Amino acid sequence: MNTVAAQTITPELRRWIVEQAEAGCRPQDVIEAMKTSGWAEDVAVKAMEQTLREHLAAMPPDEADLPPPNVVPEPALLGGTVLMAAGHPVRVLTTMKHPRVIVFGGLLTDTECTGLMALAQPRLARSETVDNNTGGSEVNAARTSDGMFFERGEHKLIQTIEARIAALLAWPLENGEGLQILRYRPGAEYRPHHDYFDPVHSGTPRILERGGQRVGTLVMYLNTPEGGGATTFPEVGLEVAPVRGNAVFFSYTRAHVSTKTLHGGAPVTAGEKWVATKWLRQGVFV
Ligand code: PD2
Ligand code: ZN
Repeated sequence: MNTVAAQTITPELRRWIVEQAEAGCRPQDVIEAMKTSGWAEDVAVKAMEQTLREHLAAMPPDEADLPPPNVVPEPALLGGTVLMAAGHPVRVLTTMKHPRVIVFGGLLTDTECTGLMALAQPRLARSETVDNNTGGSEVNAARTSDGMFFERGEHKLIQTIEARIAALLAWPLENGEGLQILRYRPGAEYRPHHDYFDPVHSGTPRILERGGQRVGTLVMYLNTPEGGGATTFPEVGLEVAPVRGNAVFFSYTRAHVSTKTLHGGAPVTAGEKWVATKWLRQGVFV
């Protein structure tokens, strides 16, 4: 409960102040009413300001105050539970509208998962993330995995998977970044973050030169960890279990928290977790 100069703003008072403001009451009339019920004027003013400030901060942003939405990848679901993507059947296990999240089953075969891990293994190094200020990369304590990037189309297996993803998400293959492989050991995690590049950072314009904003993420699970390692969306209480061959896709129309795409990789509690991530840009990624 909030307290202003030793007077408590009860939930009832908070509701009443907000109701008065929404009904168009003049602030001085609200203060007068509070004074009548025993509030000192300066304390009442502070309480009203604090209540309305907090109320405004908690409100969803008005669409008109946000940058215009970007076009995002979206699979042609057509009401079915199985999609054909470049000749490969993919199951639709779960969908959510806001945030836009789709969980796919059987996107990769066991052989493809094993093949990706084998190709990546010798090139794994402590994961780096994009440095928001310079546009370069840096080791980040929020991400305690090992990782590597494939070049787009670098290997026959990579080409097959990239063509499948492009067909599944109806998004040009050339707009995809190179596939990233991450290996989490027990205790490793990826703390909640957004995958888009926040315009507030000075390095963002530089990053956007290579194909514009990220507009979607596909995280593919290459193994099933013995414990932990879910991909979490803490703002909406969603946890996607990492299951070999399955994948979670989410898109974001703007580089903005209103997309509710805050997500993380929960700590692995037993065994290892391997994922392959494909990030999708607005334009051709160069
Ligand atoms: O490994 C994951 O579950 C995970 C979680 C959050 C991966 C990513 N983000 C990512 O690659 O961006
Ligand atoms: Zn992420």
